[in-house]
Amino acid sequence: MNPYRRRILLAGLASAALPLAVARAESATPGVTVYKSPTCGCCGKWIDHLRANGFQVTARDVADMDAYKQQYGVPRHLASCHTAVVEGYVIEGHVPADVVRRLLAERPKVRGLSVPGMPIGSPGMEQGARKDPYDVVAFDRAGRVTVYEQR
Ligand SMILES: [Cu+2]
Repeated sequence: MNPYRRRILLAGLASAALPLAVARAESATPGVTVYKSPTCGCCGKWIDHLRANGFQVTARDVADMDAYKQQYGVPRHLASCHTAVVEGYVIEGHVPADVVRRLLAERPKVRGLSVPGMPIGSPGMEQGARKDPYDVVAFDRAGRVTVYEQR
């Protein structure tokens, strides 16, 4: 290849790389680690929901979920099936992806969010058209629980 042609090619590559880098920064995908029991079907569906909404999910099958809930400070009365960790926050149960995004954007001083139990109609808990109303609650290290969002 003659030197002139090579220079044009390199210039083309450089200008093509720039918008690519910008796009990557804008679509930054939060990394989530999900702890779940190997037999939990609705946990897998919640993971699908997160992935479909741009999260990068690492799923870990564990034998003793209680130990993880304890380790991450999930109050007993707020427990659900899976326990997840994203950017320092704990996510318990079927919290919708857009509420996790809101958490990461607002960064309140809480330990995490929970959808206690497993309400029908929450992401991963679909049963036809049925949607039971539920609260997404925030909990902090002092045991305070507040409603973060209602669905
Ligand atoms: Cu579940």
